[in-house]
Amino acid sequence: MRPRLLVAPLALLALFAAAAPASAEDHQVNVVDFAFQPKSLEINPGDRVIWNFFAPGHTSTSRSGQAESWNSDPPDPGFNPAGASFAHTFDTPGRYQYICIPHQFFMEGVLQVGQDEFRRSYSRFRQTGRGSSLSLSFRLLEPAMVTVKLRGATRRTVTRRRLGLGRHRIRLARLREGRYRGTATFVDDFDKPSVAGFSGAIR
Ligand SMILES: [Cu+2]
Repeated sequence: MRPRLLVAPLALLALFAAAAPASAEDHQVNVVDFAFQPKSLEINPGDRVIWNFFAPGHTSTSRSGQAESWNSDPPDPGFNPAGASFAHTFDTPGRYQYICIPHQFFMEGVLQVGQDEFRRSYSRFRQTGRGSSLSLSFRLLEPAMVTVKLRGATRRTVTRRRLGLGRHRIRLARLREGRYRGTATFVDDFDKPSVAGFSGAIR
């Protein structure tokens, strides 16, 4: 009798117990003279925010560099008239800051969408040296902005705008001989930092 090769069927049944989608909600923000009411608001991903312009001459405009952007600013005359309204649906968790363009130095609001799920933005932080260069690799568990600061024989600061999930590598080349120490700071969409430290020597 010939031996039979038994190949067990790979039952890779990824049962994603999708949480029952909470029904999306609408939230109202009233735009009065020189203020957003309420000034801060917590909502869930999928919710919509509607800005109601009770007073003329204002906008709702996201600050740059965030996961989502919006701008109620019509091209002409450059602000919303009284009686207008503007809506944006938020899909990406995070903390969002926004302003009114004509009064951007004091007329601000903030929205928190969902909850921050990760205490640390990164995992598997590693450094690899070769000659006069250094490679830092890591995996992002959530999107984050990264700032690498190198001190010691070489002083250098490198920033990466918001990187997505998955593996990344930052290469620092032409380093001077000698010892170095450094930090990589990851700032997530909730503006929360987590820091990885490293050190070594270039010979
Ligand atoms: Cu304004």
